[in-house]
Formats: sequence, structure tokens, C-alpha cells
Amino acid sequence: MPANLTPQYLAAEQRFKDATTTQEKVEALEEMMAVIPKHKGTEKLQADLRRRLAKLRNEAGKKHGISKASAMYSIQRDGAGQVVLIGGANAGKSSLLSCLTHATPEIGDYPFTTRLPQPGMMPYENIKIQLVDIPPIDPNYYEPWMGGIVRQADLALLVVDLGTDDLLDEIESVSALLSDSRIRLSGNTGPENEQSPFMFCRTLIVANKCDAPDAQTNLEILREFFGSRFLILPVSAKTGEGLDPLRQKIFEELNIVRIYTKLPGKKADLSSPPFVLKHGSTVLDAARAVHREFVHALKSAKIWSSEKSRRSVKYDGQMVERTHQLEDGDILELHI
Ligand SMILES: Nc1nc2c(ncn2[C@@H]2O[C@H](COP(=O)(O)OP(=O)(O)OP(=O)(O)O)[C@@H](O)[C@H]2O)c(=O)[nH]1
Ligand SMILES: [Mg+2]
Repeated sequence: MPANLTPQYLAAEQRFKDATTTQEKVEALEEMMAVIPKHKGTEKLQADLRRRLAKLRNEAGKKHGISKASAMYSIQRDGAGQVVLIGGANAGKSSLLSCLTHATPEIGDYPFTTRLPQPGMMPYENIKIQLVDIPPIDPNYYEPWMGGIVRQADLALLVVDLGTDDLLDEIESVSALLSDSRIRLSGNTGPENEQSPFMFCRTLIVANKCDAPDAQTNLEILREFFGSRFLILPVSAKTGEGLDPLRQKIFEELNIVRIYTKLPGKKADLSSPPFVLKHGSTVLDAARAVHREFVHALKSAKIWSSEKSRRSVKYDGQMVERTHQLEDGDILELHI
């Protein structure tokens, strides 16, 4: 299968070739990992990139005696997707992590409370989504490892403070710092121009502290300037307002589908964890997720749509092609 590498990937690869320091190489490789098309044709290449990245990080650690430290700055992916909380100091990133997950980050009414990345798992219906809280993206604090975490995430929540009048400046400052790391926050899926050297990070604006006195005015200003480019969700980590719609939007923006399997003649066990796949995945992708060997062994498949399906045609045990695209909640019966 051809790899079909995108211009964005090739640009990152060129930067890797041109890099003169280990840090630059690590950054370029991280970007290659983030933008490489994820399909069967690139599996070997992805494995090779992971190996090279691990080797380089190891070398960097040995050189600077910081292998333990660098481990503290990276977060192992977990769950159905990885979402990073970014923003200026004191916006309420850690407070949101604490409301949405069982994590217990330090929260303070002074800037730079958070020093290290901290993950937490957000339950959403029958899956868990990983949230990662990081220090503020601020000129006094920004370090390249923070860009690395943003680059690897599936989605960013740009947390802004509706209680302050400088929220527009704050967004500009965060965007400018990330831009220096060749990351562009984007409300849409990706670059309009495929040649862009930027890594586009899908982003939602989370307008926190909607309970604050001037919140309504600041929300209107925020909507006027950024409403056409980003989805803006007003919330309050203090009162809990807006958190349910936020959970729902995080799930939707991750663009994932939950697939269940069943054995012939048996009912599907909807209480066991589903297989989580990217939106657009096919019956064959699901077969691969169930078991590698199923890809070759698969003879036919039957499908049942979920009761919540919004499709005009609902499936009720019909046979489908291997290339049939799956929908959230589909139940599959694989015949091998
Ligand atoms: N009124 C109000 N205060 C909030 C809300 N969310 C957070 N705060 C307060 O804002 C302050 C900063 O909260 P943190 O969660 O530590 O903010 P942060 O963005 O993690 O800050 P850094 O780690 O320094 O970047 C604390 O005093 C919180 O209690 C909210 O929704 N409403
Ligand atoms: Mg914090």
C-alpha cells in the first residue's frame, strides 16, 4: 500500500534532515509522528519514527544528564484520545482538569502554579478520554517540550479567563508562542494550503470563569473576534456550568467511533469497552483492531446500527463490504 505522505510530512522530514541539534531533530521527528497519515501503508515508517525518536530522546538525556527529567515532560497516551489544556496563566486549566477527571492538580490564585504536565482521565459515557494539563503558555515560561505535547495531542482546549479584560491579548500571545514552534491553532480540521510548514492543531476555545462579574461582556468581545474561527464554549470550573456540553464537544471533536462486536447467534455485549477507531474507519480497520490476523481471514461481515444512529439507512444485520464506513455505535459480526 502506498504511503501517500503529505507535503506537511515531507516539510517536517526536510526539517529533520536540516536539523543541526538533537533538540531540533526531536522536534522535527515529533512533528513527523503527528502528521504522518495513519494507515497500514505507513505502519513500518511509524514504527521506524518511534524507534528513532526514542533513541534521540535517550541520547539527549545522556548528553545532558536529564533522562529522568525528560521523562517527566512527556505523557504516555491513554484512552480514546489525548486532549491538551493550554492557555495563559491563571485561566483555570488545572481547575478544569480537576472538575473533568479524578486528577488532583495544584490550583492557585497566582500564576505559574502548574510546573509539569499532568494527565487525568475524563469519563465520557462508556469510554475514557485523556486530558493533559500543562504550565501556562507564557513568554516567561514557555519551553519547547510544551509545544511537543501540543503537537502530539488530538485536540487542544484553549482555556481563556472571562474574568479578565486582557483575554484577546492572551490568546494572541499564546498563538504567537506556539507559532514559533510551528504550531497553528485551528478551529477547522487542517491547513487550507497543504504546503504550510505549520502543524495545525484542532482547537476549541473554552471560555472559563463565566461566573465572573464581567464575563458576559468579555464573552461577547471574544465571540466578535474569534467566533468565526473557533467554537467557543462558556464554562465555569467553579459552578460546573457548561461542563456537560464541553464533555460532549470534546468527544465530537475527537472524531472517533465506538464499535462493538458480537458472535453469530449471540447478542452484543454493550457493557464491555468498545473498540475506538478514527471516524472514516472501515469494516476492515475494525477487523484489524480486533485481531491483526482477521484482516486476511475476514470472509464477510454483518452490521447493526445503533439506536442513536442519525443515518437515513439503518442496518439490522445486513451483510456489508470490507470498505463499508463505520458509524459510532455500530455492532459488527465478523465472519472468518
Ligand atoms: N471565579 C472563578 N474562578 C476560577 C474558575 N476556575 C478557576 N478559578 C480560579 O482561578 C485561579 C487559577 O486557577 P488554576 O486552575 O490554578 O489556573 P491555571 O490556568 O491552571 O494556572 P497556571 O497553572 O498558573 O497556568 C484559582 O484561584 C481558581 O480557583 C472559575 O470558573 N471561576
Ligand atoms: Mg495550572
